[in-house]
Amino acid sequence: MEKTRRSFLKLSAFAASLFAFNKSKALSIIQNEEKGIQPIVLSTWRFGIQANEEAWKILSTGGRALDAVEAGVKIPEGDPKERSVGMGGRPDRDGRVTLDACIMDENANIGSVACLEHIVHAISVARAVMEKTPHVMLVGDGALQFALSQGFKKENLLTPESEAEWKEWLKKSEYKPVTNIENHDTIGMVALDAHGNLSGACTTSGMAFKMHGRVGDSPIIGAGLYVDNEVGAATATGHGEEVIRIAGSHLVVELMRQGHHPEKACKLAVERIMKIKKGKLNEIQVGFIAINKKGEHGSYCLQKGFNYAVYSPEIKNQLIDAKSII
Ligand code: SD4
Repeated sequence: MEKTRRSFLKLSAFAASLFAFNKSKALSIIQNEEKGIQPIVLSTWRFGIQANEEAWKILSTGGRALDAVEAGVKIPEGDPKERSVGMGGRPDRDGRVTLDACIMDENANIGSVACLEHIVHAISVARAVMEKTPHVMLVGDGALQFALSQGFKKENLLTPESEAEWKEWLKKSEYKPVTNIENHDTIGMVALDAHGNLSGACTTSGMAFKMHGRVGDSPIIGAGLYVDNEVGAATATGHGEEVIRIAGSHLVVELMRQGHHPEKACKLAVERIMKIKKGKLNEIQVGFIAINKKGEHGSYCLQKGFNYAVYSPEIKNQLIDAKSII
């Protein structure tokens, strides 16, 4: 408890300064500190480090997990060097960059976009779907039209590097997704804030050289992401078809509800895929990350090579290799 208290000094100082302006918010932070609840954020792959850094600015000052996850995943979305998310994402077979994203908050509010073109921050469009429409999911041209109506800027997301790779790919036109970060990867992020609330976000350009119109797990609530504020939150990366098949992130959360630690819940979900595929795993990769309401975290993947970034007052933004079944 002493250690927890010490690591909370920064947050406590913040709570104290907040007290004069917003008593109830400050009290909620202090009460949660006393219960040992501390903010934590985790996200998939190495680009999770920069994303967590951004999310932590919000979490460490008493902000909302929802704001933290949106701000966090916007970092790789906006970085043209990250070739699997947002600007500079790898295109489909027709040379079109199509994005999938979803977001979920502590009140089970959800928003999602799929096959969205020309908008860098698909996650913010997903949040706008959640907050400003009577719907939960918009796709394709409808999603684009909605984004433009909300003031998002239309941009060309196909960078010269991604275009050159696509032209090279066209020479053989073979669809062979590789196992790890080399030609696909999603940022999925889940966070617990100082008020004890959970949220999550997931955004990707999906599998490189997919068929035009293909949608993966990442924008599908329950597959690529799920949050239950009483239990925990989970998000997925890897071959979306396999994650959708088992409603992966929802399964992980339900396994945590049954009392499993986040790592065990992720492992059981990966094993479910193995069982369904009857050992025909070839190049399939799937990885899950999860946190529970106490702030415990864990991950598991099918094949070696998946890692995730964790930031909490104790673990100051470290990349952790997920355990793998194979
Ligand atoms: C998809 N799950 O579109 C995403 C891609 C991914 O690591 O995460 N790759 O299927």
